[in-house]
Amino acid sequence: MRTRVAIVGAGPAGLLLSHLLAAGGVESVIVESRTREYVEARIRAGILEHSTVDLFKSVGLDERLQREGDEHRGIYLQYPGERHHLDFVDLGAHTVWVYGQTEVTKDLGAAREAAGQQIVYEAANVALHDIETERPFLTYTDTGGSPQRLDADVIVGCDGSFGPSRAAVPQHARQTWERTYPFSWLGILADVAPSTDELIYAWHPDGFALHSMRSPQVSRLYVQVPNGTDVADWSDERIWAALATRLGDGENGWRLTPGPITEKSVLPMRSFVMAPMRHGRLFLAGDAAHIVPPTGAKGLNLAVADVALLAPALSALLTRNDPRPADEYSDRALRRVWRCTHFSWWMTSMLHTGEDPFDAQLQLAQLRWVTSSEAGAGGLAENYAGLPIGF
Ligand code: FAS
Ligand code: PHB
Repeated sequence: MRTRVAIVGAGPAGLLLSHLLAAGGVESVIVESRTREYVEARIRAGILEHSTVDLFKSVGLDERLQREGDEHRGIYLQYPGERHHLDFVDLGAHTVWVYGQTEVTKDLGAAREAAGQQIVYEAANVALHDIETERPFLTYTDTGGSPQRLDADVIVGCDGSFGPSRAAVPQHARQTWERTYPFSWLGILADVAPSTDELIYAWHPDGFALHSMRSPQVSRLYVQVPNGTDVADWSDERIWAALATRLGDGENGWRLTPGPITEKSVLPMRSFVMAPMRHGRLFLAGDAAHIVPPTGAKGLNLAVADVALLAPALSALLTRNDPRPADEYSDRALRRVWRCTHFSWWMTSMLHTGEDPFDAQLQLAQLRWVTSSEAGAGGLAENYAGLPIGF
């Protein structure tokens, strides 16, 4: 089999890339290791930046998002006894949208199916070859156990943090930066109406908590837990009790309404960046190149920003023989990656408690500044609501 662009991974980055490439007249084939149902059911991100929504709108992917998504003007920052609303619009920034990554992936999958996009699901043993030549190719095993080969002009690794693309870049040609945080998140989905109109990020001596949501009927909440936490050690009652304490249930007349938990999982927290995001005819996009702790709600939006840069660059290379945008891709993408990596680290460091009482005072001082200073709040708003795609 032969195509112009071979994409590894049918997550948000791979699906959106194929959609944007097609809009630019470039044909692609996606090779994905899981089933479509598995990919679409993975519970992950929940917040879309304004620039992500604008991009989806520009390529006809926003119909259900506009109908079922929820536009938010800001967030609440909380610490014991105090809850402050940061209104991003009043602070000169954009709104954000609450719309689960599962829904984004379903919308992308439906659009690609309608367009006749070729996606090979349940591909095993995916391997990249000859990426330093102008004739790279993938090999994989199909569901019938037969070996397959996909020849391409370009390969794009959209295979997340555990795929083969990152490792296909020779050690000598790549630089990586990594930070593992000394805590994790335990996340739940609950069939209960959210107890808040906008997200609550709460600092508490017991640990961080976040009240998010997926719809008027479904809440999404997280509590900070130690690394290595076994989700089986956290009963529903224990989870709701920790959320009530940390989110200030009963303070200033606010109540947290618990409900049936339908999903719970533990998510480790780390920052990771790999540069360059290109080697020969292999390009990387999304989690294949970078990971951010979810405190800044950046992961999915960064993946979108990468492919929004990469698609026109590959179109220029493959349809107009203009290599310059593709040559500039990595440096341009990494500028935004590092800005979002810093912001995600900053939010994570400000809100998660540890053993050191000095750090706790620094965190509270920072929270008091951000919630009382227009300059401090404006900096958070600008970064959380998101920078222009071409930043
Ligand atoms: P993805 O990981 O989504 O997709 C990669 C695809 O490649 C997957 O479908 C995978 O099956 C496939 N693949 C992997 N190996 C392969 C192989 N060998 N061959 C073929 N295919 C292969 N971000 C936020 O902004 N907010 C959040 O709250 C948030 N929560 C998260 C929770 C979890 C548990 C995780 C893991 C991530 C979370 N993220 C969050 C970040 C997440 O949303 C990512 O940024 C987003 O999925 C990035 O999309 P992709 O780059 O497409 O990678
Ligand atoms: C979510 O709704 O899953 C979510 C929202 C904001 C975050 C992280 C996760 O910072």
